Amino acid sequence: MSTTTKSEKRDPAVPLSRNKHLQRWVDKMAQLTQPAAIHWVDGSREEYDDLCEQMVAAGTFIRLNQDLWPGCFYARSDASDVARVEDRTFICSLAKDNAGPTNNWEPPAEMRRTLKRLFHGCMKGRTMYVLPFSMGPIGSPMSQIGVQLTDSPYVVVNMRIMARIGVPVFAEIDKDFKRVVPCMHSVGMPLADGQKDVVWPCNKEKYIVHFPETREIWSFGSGYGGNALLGKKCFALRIASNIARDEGWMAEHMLIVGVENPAGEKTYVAAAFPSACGKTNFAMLVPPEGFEGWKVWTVGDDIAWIKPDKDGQLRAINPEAGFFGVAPGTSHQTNPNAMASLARNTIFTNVGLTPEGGVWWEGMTNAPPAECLDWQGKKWTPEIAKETGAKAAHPNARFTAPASQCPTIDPAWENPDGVPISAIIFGGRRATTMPLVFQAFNWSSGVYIGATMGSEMTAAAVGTVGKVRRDPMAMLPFCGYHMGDYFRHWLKMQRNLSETPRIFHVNWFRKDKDGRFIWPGFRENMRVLKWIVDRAHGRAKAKETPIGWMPRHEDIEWTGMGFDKASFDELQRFDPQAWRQEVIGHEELFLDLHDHLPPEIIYERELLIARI
Ligand code: TSX
Ligand code: MN
Repeated sequence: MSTTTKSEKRDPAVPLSRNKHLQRWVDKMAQLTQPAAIHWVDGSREEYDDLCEQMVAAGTFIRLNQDLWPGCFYARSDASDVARVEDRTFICSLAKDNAGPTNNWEPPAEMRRTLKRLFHGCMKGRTMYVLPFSMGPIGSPMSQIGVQLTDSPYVVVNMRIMARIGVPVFAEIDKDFKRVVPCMHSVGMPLADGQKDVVWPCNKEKYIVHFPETREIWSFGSGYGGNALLGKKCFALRIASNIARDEGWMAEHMLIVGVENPAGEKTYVAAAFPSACGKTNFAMLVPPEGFEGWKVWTVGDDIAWIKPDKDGQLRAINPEAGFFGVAPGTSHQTNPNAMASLARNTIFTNVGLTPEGGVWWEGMTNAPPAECLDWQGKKWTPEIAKETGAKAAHPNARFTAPASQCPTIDPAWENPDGVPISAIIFGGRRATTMPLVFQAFNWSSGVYIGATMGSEMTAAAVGTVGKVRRDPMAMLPFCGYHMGDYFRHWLKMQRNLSETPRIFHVNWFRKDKDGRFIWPGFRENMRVLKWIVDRAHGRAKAKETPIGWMPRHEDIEWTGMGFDKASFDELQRFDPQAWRQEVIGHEELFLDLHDHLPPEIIYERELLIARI
């Protein structure tokens, strides 16, 4: 008879990696942070279930009605810990000049002293999880590995959805010399002996710190999203943008889709949009009636790592394994594929909780529930909302859902060699000036379009509603080095390519003189995407304008939709007066970057001015 039984549990304190460097680092960090226990994360389903169970017992998680929401959990964050904290985010390069004027910088030695003080004893009374993760499919030549030490079980379970974690990643670390990015994370709330925990521990002092030269991340005080799931914005964008620059590839804030036409031909497109432009919706686009045989496949909705292959073709992977999407506004109408993705095995944070143990958020259904608990646990009814403006869900409420559950997930989404990229789309939310779509003349004019892209602010929280905020390549909060050097890197990429992807700009949000959206958007964006794909293959017509190549009414497929030529011409109208204002707006950002601005950018600006 066997002496071990299935129910016998592994001792989580026993290291799961033989790597001495890793073990020594874990010991050193445990000495610094003084956790009550160490747990090496194996990434198994049982471990996930245990951690969820533990959080249910602690009140951090509420198990949703399993008949309605199988495998789903609900969490409410602290009211002060609801979003990324850009003013508390630092790029601590040796030279301030390498961080550039668009990043917060502090001298690395000084920051290390601060972090030592903050992290000293910060995990007392908690478990420190040793969480290995791979950004990108395990073993892919395009993937990167990190190990996050965290005192948050919420982070561990979210990371299990968002990245590849656990034993296979330790195996990868042990296999050969593979560089690991060390990621320190603490919610910053040590527990004294016998002190009762709160449901969402955090610290009002927050630090999200990157050391680009040593490729390290230190995050303190927050348990939320991009501040705490360190594989995402901190690693896959800020640190990876540094690695990518040094190694000749690109870490971009882009969705990736594969567009299949009726002939079965597949064209992959990457797109960068600032926040509040419906990036996840576009990543999961459903073609409209009349587009039989056309299909949009989802590779990723947020981040693309793009690298030239040996033939000089750009290929991209989605380094993530899940969607960390904004819930409000997501519905069966706006994004049925997101709704299917989040129907099970999903973690909801800061949405509303219905009496039957379901979730609800603004925009999810036409009719709100008669009552529910809001994201702070207070009673919410449509009547209260009408009176006080109270929201059931926080505007930045999130779902954490496995990408594999998306009905349109691309069969090649985990291809270790990525997918070939034929076109890059930039876009913004613009009420005026920007047409529905135009194509850049060439790579460097396309880089200029990306570098100058802007979006009108929708939330009053930051700045003035309606003001154009410049957000180059949608990377302003995510580029881990000087933005001027980043433009230079984009321009230089062309040299390693046999053929560059074609670059486009789109704007779904142009308004008429009465303030109404001219373009219906959503599924109808497929018509624009078709033109883009056909242009990338050199088989769609266009007319030349001062800002680029534009489709005429007859160049767009209108089957199943009435959109007259006059409306289209208004939507596409090039307004010289508005564009003269626009180029002045470009200068605003360039002034800050002037000493690192590549000459090509200045040249492209002069060309544009001459054309308009
Ligand atoms: O996601 C959006 N997309 C992309 C879809 C693939 N949204 C939502 C943005 C907030 C996150 C859009 N909103 C889009 C869009 O294309 N367009 C608009 C603007 C718009 C809103 C409502 C209407 C039309 C346009 N309604 C009617 O026409 C009835
Ligand atoms: Mn994003």
